[in-house]
Amino acid sequence: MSATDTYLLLRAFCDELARCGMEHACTAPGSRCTPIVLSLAREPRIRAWSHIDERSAGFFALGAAKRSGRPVAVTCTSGTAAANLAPAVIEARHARVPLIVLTADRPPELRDVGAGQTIDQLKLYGDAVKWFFEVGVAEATPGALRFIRTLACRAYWTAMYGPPGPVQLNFPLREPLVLDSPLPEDSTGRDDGRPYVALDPPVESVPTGGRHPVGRVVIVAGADRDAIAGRELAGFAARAAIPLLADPLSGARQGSAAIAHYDLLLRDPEFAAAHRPDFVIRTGDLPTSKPLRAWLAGLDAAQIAIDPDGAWHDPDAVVGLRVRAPVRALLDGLTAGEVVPLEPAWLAAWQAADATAGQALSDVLGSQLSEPLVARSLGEWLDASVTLFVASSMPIRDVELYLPAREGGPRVLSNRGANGIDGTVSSAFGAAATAEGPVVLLVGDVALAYDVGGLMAARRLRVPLTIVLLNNDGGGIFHFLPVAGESDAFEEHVATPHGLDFAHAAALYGCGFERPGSLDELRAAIERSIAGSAATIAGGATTIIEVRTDRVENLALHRRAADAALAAVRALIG
Ligand SMILES: Cc1ncc(C[n+]2csc(CCOP(=O)(O)OP(=O)(O)O)c2C)c(N)n1
Ligand SMILES: [Mg+2]
Repeated sequence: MSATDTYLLLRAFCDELARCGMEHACTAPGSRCTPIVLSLAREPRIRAWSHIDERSAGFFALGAAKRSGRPVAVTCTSGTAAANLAPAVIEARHARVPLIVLTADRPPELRDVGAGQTIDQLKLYGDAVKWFFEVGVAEATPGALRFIRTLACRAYWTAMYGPPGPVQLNFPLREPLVLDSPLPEDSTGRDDGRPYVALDPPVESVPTGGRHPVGRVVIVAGADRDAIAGRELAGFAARAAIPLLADPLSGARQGSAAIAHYDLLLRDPEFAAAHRPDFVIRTGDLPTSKPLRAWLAGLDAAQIAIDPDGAWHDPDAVVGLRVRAPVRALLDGLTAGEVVPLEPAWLAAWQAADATAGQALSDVLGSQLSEPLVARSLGEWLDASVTLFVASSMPIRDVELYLPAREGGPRVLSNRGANGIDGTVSSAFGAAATAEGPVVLLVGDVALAYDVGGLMAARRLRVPLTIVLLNNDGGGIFHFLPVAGESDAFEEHVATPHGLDFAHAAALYGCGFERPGSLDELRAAIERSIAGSAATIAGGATTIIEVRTDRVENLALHRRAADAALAAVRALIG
């Protein structure tokens, strides 16, 4: 077996990934992975993004696949390099994001015999991948070329459908690892650039006979990878007069039926009891909100869950019917013919409470810079061309709580599969690499410190990103939990203040840095950064815009805002 065999097979493999529709891949350097890295880099239809740190590479690929909805490949060398992809693989599995992991390995004769940089990579990610395959070593015979083409298609389609998720192909590679002569032609690919194995699109229709909702209906919309479905769902809810409790990740927090402040409203036992529905339609992932989850768990209502992959999101075991179909298919079924508004007074009651809560919140927040106000303002300022990537911890909670319902707002993405704070920066850069418009990242200081190496993408890959950093010097979220009372160890071991001055990180990685002192200055800084990144989309311009806050004050502000909203709603329903 020669380098020519290795490279012929890998060229056919990458050719086939591109024929299936792959546009992006991530590489990380090493010796053993050289043939895979070079083959990806030399495939003209695939943009190969180079990374130093495999954990960043994995999360960048994840963000790119999440934003584009298409499989992204990521490759690395043997040993702990492959282990560093594990967090992104796990997140991809839980968030249903299509990733194709190509790990380079030693050939069989060099395994478990003390050869350098060799670990057991077989099924390295366990059940976190949908499919593992040990590729083996072969000469590039016509049969082997056909096999490797089908393998690429199988990996691509497996990652892409039913449900989307990660796959791992482990490639044993024998030396020599570089070519010493030009590669001969290979004509084993199909004509007209077709993939070797095509896949019929999944059937996307669902019979809805007998399932028409009746009485007091609510829709609970969770994260959905189909951004357009959210808008259509909002339109349907408005026409049918159904309150739509929409997580921003659903894309459905818009239109006249969207209820943005459900988390606050449902904290009030009276409101929650008085607004119990007869029928609940859940779409996508279950939203994070605890009051919403508790309310759903205690209802004596028929609950149906619709999800394209039939995902089982029901920790309280109350769903009675699962519909395995995209939301759009259900809407097609329900909206065939005229939509008859169900109970206008029912929707009106929710709308009035939502508007009252929203006004009370705005009054309390005023215009002084704070974590909730930044989340709320981003929802008001950013338009539909912008992707808002939101970090776990308080940023995603503040976005769920405070983002107003708005037509033409930003698309909201987040790593909510496993709720990790690792890899947030890299994922946002990956999204920025594939998004057509600007990307804004809303992130806490601990999450930024954790993945500060992800800023390398600003310097080396020149990907533009606007980073809005909420710096409260530690994990503000923990102040909301009982552990905050454990004063002997809370600050050092839980809140973990670090005192970092991120201006230095910005300088190290070639990013701009701003620290606006007012809401107007923040808005101006974000607009400047977005305009700058648009102007230099090829040249790259990333800015870190820091808002300093205080964890203790933040807790008090959240409480004041919630109390004011609840008091106003109580006065309304009196
Ligand atoms: C990989 C990983 N490690 C640890 C955690 C636990 N965790 C959740 S939130 C958080 C603190 C985040 O702090 P920051 O990013 O500053 O946001 P803030 O809470 O201040 O809003 C930690 C450590 C996690 N979610 N993921
Ligand atoms: Mg923090």
